[in-house]
Amino acid sequence: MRLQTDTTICAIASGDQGAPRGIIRITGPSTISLLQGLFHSVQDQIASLKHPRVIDANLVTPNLGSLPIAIYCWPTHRSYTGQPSAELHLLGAPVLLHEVEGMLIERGVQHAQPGEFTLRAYLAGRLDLTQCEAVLGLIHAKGDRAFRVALEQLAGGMAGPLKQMRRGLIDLLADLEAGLDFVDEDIEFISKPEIQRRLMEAQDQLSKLLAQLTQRSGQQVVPQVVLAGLPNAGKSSLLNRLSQTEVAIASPIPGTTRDFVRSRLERGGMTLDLIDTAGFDPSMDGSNAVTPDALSQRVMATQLGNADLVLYCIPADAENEDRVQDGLAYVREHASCDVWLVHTKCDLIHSKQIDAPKYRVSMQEPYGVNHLLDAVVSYLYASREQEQDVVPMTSQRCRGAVERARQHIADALNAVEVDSGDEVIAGELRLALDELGQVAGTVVNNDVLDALFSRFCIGK
Ligand SMILES: Nc1nc2c(ncn2[C@@H]2O[C@H](COP(=O)(O)OP(=O)(O)OP(=O)(O)O)[C@@H](O)[C@H]2O)c(=O)[nH]1
Ligand SMILES: [Mg+2]
Repeated sequence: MRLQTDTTICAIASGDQGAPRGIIRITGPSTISLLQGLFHSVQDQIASLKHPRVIDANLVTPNLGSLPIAIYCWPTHRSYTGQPSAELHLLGAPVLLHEVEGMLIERGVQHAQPGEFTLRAYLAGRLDLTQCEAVLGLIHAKGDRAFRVALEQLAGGMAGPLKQMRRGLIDLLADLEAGLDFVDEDIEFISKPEIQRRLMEAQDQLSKLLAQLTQRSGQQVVPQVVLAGLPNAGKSSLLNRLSQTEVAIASPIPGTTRDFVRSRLERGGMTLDLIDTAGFDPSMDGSNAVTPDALSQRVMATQLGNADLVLYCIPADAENEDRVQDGLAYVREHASCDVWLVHTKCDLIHSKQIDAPKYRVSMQEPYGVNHLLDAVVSYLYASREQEQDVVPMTSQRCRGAVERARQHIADALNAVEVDSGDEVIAGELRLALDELGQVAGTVVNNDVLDALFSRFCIGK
């Protein structure tokens, strides 16, 4: 991990597969002089920049001639990294990007390490660690939900209350330390009940924060399993059977379910939400009408978009295979997760093999349901493990530190109670402050930084 910030670094920040637009990011103290040297025709414009601006220019390259480039320039410390920065936007062909990058390296710019732009933002105090983790969460976000949680975190949900609490404890520590200097003169800077009141207040806040963190990680792990299929496919019956409730209305009339129905259940230590949706109606596909039919299709599409797993129900007696396939295509288009084929009503006839379904169920002479549910739970466990180290990382890291801080405050309260002396109380307070500092990154050791920033990709 390179902690110095006096170098100027660059990286190709766009994907390496080629894209319509390619971006090379540059940051560091010599960004502006570097740009002036490269882009002679707009040299003066660059030199006179006081605020962020976009300048169109051409870059004469050694091997590929003149390239049109838009220079997005942040000329002062008021940038993401807290240093003069720029982005060169050009056509996204890898050969062009590498040519330009080569010119920068030739002029003494260094290749950025993974996460180095975000690390500089952190070192400049523009992001705290929870926000850096959120950036990482965004980079790795696999689904909509992971994305939303990371965004919330980036908006600073955690950092505010923590800062306030630290300030309160630092004030208390200052009062105690001041008293220690005058211990021989019998001057009391702060009374025992006042110390107790302030410590209890801190403990209260820490408890709240812990509850918030626990809830936050809980929020991320309630996976959404959506039942989809054509009308009358047996979705609502399956939901009722899986959740052993009668929350969804099942009937022989196609189109019974309009709104979605959610049922939360526990299985094998996992909490999950099962969601029943309206049957797919191709005549409503893409319709913006405000009729109940059109609305129910849009609600269904939204649920598909939020799903962690979709169970596409195909009744064994399905007569129109084309419609089954149309529905499946629709589901695959709207869901950003795996879609499993589940054959329902298997008591009726032996189903036709459509993409060889792995799961067959029947509600009539119940079978297959437990097997399906167990498979769903194992699948969710496996996919949660994969995601675990990205978005919920902050809550995991923070929870430990907040718990330890709360313990130190409890020890401080105990020290007040038994009159152990202000030195002991101050000592516990310092330890609590260290722990809280670790959360927001005020006190941070290199291991934490290494662990975090090594997971970034280059250019971020
Ligand atoms: N024989 C048999 N009938 C079933 C089975 N599962 C559901 N049904 C019947 O199929 C009909 C439709 O079931 P629902 O669960 O309402 O189907 P749905 O997919 O929710 O239907 P919509 O809400 O209209 O989209 C009902 O009459 C159920 O009793 C099954 O395993 N075997
Ligand atoms: Mg239904």
